Amino acid sequence: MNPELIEKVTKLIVEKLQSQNGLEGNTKVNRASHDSAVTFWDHTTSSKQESTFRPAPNVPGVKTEEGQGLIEFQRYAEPKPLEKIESASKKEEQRMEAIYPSSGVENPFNPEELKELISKTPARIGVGRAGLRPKTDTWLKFRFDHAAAVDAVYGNVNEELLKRLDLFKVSTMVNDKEVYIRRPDLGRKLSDEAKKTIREKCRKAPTVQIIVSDGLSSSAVEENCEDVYLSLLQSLTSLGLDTGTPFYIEKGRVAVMDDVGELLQPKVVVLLIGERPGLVSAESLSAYLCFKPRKGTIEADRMVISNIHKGGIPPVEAGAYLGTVIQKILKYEASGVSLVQKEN
Ligand code: B12
Repeated sequence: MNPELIEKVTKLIVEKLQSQNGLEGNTKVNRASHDSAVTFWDHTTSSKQESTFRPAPNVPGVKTEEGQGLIEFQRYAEPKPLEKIESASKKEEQRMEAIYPSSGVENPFNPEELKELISKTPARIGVGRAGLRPKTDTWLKFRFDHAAAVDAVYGNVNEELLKRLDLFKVSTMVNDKEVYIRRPDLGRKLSDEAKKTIREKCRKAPTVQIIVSDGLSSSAVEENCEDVYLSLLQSLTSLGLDTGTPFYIEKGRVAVMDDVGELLQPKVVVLLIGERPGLVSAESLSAYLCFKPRKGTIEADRMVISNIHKGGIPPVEAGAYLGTVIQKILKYEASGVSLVQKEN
């Protein structure tokens, strides 16, 4: 997605989320937008397909009123001719078919119910079998997904992407992927060289420090990081929150943010990191957040927005949503369980 489009979509989402949460801060919200037809991924319940907002691939009909910086919500996309709508719905059908394939069971006892069950989960259910074995299709798909998972864990993030996002690279105490997998403790600590580089290059004590790490899926970073990152930056800018110097940590684990907290003393750390790949998606990214992470921070004080990928939370929406979560963390000066306790 192009940066201008991300900017428009992000602004729109942040304003809508803020007005829903009553967290308006110093951002202008267009009051007329409350009846907008735009719906969002519902983070409070399990997300339903129909309530998930997915940015359209073509440029949306979002208008910024010159000089006021306000956004019209009424029309999200230009009206399309009928044949375009039909081909779009066919594409959507094909996409859903790829995520929720139809049953492989021959002569099912209750085809409707089976279809309903399959539609509820991307897990491999109702795939049928050939004698005692899985069908060739099922087996090949399994091998393909397994290979994608292995590639995601062992792969390295494309240097071009890091350059494009202007992220310099540092390492943890691990250099080798095999060691990384067997020694999570070493992935939670920055190398001495990394500490030195971070001290030299980064602005100290920002409100928000963004870091990116491959974690357990380099594919997750390659597929989603750019959109999440740009929309997160945009969302923080519209909320008037300053960010430090972002960087990339190779072979990192979630708790590496504690070392970053010690070094740079930000109020909030956001870590965009690849999730352990499953056989449904090898490209799922998570954003872990913590208020003032330090050596000895307990796990309960971290929080996570997980499943950021094309079949889960759309990356641009996740970035915008993260901004509003950070705003809440700053308001209550707490994250994770402590935030929930303070909020209640
Ligand atoms: C592996 C895993 C675990 C492992 C972590 C073991 C380990 N040391 O690696 C175990 C089984 C311990 C675990 C426990 C929990 N998990 Co878990 N976990 C995952 C899983 C499958 C992968 C996470 C991953 O790849 N992380 C990235 C790698 C690089 O991180 P890491 O540094 O190696 O490991 C850290 C993180 O995994 C983190 N972590 C793991 N789960 C959770 C959950 C929360 C809320 C937080 C803040 C952190 C966290 O703790 C590890 C140690 O620092 C995800 C699924 C997913 N789609 O992401 C669910 C997931 C993140 N877990 C989840 C939950 C709910 C939990 C628990 C709260 C369950 C419970 N009721 O006790 C606990 C909380 C643990 C904690 N750290 O606070 C949910 C979070 C939902 C949400 N959006 O809030 C997820 C998304 C699963 C799901 N779909 O429901 N988890």
